[in-house]
Amino acid sequence: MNKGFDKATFKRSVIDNVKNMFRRTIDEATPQQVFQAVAFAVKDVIIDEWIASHKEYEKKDVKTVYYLSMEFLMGRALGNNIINICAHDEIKEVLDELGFDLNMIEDQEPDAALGNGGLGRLAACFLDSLATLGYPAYGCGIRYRYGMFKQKIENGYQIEVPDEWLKDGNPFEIRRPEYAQEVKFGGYVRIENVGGVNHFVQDGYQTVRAVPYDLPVIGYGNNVVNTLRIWDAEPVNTFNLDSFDRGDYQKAVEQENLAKTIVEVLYPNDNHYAGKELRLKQQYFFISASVQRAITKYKEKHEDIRKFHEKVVFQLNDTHPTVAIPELMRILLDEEGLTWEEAWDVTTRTCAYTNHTIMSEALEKWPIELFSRLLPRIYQIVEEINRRFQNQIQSMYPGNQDKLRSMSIIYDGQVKMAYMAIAASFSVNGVARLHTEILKNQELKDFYQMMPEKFNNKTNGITQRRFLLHGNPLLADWVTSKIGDEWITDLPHIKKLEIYADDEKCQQEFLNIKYQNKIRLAKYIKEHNGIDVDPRSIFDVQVKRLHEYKRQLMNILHVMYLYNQLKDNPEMDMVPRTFIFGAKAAAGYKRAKLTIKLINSVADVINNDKSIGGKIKVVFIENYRVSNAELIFAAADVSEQISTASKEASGTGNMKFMLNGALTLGTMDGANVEIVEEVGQEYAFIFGMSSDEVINYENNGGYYPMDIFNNDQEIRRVLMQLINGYYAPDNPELFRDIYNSLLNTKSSDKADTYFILKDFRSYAQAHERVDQAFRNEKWWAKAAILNISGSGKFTSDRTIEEYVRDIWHLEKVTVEM
Ligand code: GL9
Ligand code: PLP
Repeated sequence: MNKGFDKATFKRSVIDNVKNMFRRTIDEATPQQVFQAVAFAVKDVIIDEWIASHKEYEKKDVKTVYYLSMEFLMGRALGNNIINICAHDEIKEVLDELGFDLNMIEDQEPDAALGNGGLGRLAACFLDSLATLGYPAYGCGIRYRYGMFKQKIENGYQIEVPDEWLKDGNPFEIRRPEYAQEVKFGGYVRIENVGGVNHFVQDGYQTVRAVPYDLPVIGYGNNVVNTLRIWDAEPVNTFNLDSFDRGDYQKAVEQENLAKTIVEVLYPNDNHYAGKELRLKQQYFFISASVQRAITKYKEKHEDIRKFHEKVVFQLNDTHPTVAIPELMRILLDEEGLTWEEAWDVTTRTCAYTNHTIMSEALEKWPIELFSRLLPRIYQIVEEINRRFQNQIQSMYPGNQDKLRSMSIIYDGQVKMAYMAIAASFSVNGVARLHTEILKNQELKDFYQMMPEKFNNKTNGITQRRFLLHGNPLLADWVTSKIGDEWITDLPHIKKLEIYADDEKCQQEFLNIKYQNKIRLAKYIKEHNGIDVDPRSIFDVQVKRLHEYKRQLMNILHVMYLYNQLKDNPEMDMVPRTFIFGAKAAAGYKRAKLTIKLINSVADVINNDKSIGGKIKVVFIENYRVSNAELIFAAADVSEQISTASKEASGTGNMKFMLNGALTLGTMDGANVEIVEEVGQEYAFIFGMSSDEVINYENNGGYYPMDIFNNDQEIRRVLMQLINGYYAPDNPELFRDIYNSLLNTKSSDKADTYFILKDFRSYAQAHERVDQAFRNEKWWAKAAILNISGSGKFTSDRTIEEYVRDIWHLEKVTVEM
């Protein structure tokens, strides 16, 4: 409850907003208009706290973290903001009195989908935790006009539709033209000698004006409001005849077009680098603007730029913002007049880098030609960083040409962003223990050996405020009724639930809540897919981006296998199972898109087969995103986390399922390892090869999936169904590519690089254990409660405290109102 919240004032504010904004009375307003009016009313409530928070930061002259990220997958703001100002019940009542249902009003808001998946959602959870813990922080990113595309499924295929999230305006954002920055692209660098000193001057460039929009990030019940600052691009001068007259016609048009295209759209690639010029422009655009602004702000209060790092830390969310390093160097050298050594000292004490993947196709390597053409002065600085880094390697490993080559920031015509990030950061971290160990011992071994002190682990986390308190109100209330509400800001308190795990009454209460949540999801599925699913069946869920390493294919192949068994023996004793999928595929990722088609084709056949008595249903949830994720986690019984061991750096969906009382069916990969450690092996269904085994096979040329094909009839039958038209009668060749990807058809081709067939039997056995376990209701409820009570470690509050303690060294601020 929020003591200062005045219901009458809020109600007045909603009614007035509808009038002023739409010239309507509240009873004439559309749900979208009511949403806008409520959102503005909430903004009214927090605006003084927002101002006060920043005043307090100024007054205390606090150190601030700038979380630099190409992605912030925020989802909807209204419901979360209402939760965090602790006025949910009051606002619900106000809306009831006005004749509107709060849930329905929340559903009017489009997701802010300025991110692809885990990496972007992690950034959003971090902002929530930073504000809740009272740490001064800015999120810095891009205000993409179109976020992550909307996924439509037509005839089983994914269709990408533009995400017009700003169509009705964004009630929470505030444009801040007073902080606009100019960002320069292209041209050439000229040396100007002034009084014997060389100055580097960029000439003949194009300019874009970066204009920030601020979004409030509200701490839970603590009056702290931080800022997510996303930059929009505008032409410096709109097209004008002046420049036409001066013969700059072409340049004027180009500048205008550059501004229009630069923030147009989020690249929809997950764990994959596409190497597009526009992407590098986006990176430099928001980084240059953010770094310039951070320096200006610092200089407003401080004389000595050599102490910049005492007040500012830049956390690089993956390599995407790595140009922050040479950009900071540029400003310190060219504009602030520091020496190289001074500038390097400041830069290397300011920047810290998080690695989020070992997938080699995700590594950013920019061709020199492109990089130096777009960022000529930045490229000069990168060359000098590399030259000095090479000297450092040489002095540590005299004569070691291998190291010089393999660790070079510039090599083979490319700029390697990860290596620059490591060389210039004071901290390099992975996102789960196993991932960090793989970085140290495999992927980044040379760097770890050279500078072990930089490397550290920060296991990811999630915010329980959005993913339990907001997403699963029934369970949240139940938890609070048992152990009080401290878990909301101190998740390890949830351990206290453990004593209820064996209590039969509590087990029944838990199962009943899960059942209610399954009914809620079943309704959603009925509405969106037209499929009836039985809420008493096991809800077995895999929702995440579609990627070969995540092995949705193994999941659907197992469904095909199970269906074959049922066809052979319709009386087969099995607990009815609803297999639920949700996944977007990158627009250009053909095999991933074909996998979606396969899932939908299998669903069509199975869901319409009366002979199996509804024992299996397959559902593909269209347009998986943060808002429907909240419903899905709450309703899941089984959480599929089945990546090839070593490939999933951490995963965060796995933690959200756990918090909502789903049991993990997974490999020993990423944070699954730590989840199992917390809850105990016996309360999860673990299968498959270990990461060591996988890496061993990889280092020794893979394995022969044909052996499995030849020796295992049931697997062979499933694979043959990919190419005999069983699921595609009109086009039996449709799934040929998937079949080929699994089997060594030509001995020169790599096959089954994600070890699907290798792990298949072990996976199928784990599914059998699930089936058996679910029959024992009491055991299942106990295991689910133990998953919830064991989830304390996985709050992003813990993750943020570790970043603060080991990397950022921030001070907590309290804001009195
Ligand atoms: C990812 C990893 O693949 C995930 O395992 C991890 O949980 C998140 C957050 O650390 O980071 N790395 C990565 O590139 N993506 C991840 O989800 N993909 C994107 O979202 C772009
Ligand atoms: N996409 C959305 C909408 C999510 O909520 C999450 C959850 O963390 C993810 C992607 C990442 O899922 P995973 O960690 O399973 O890859």
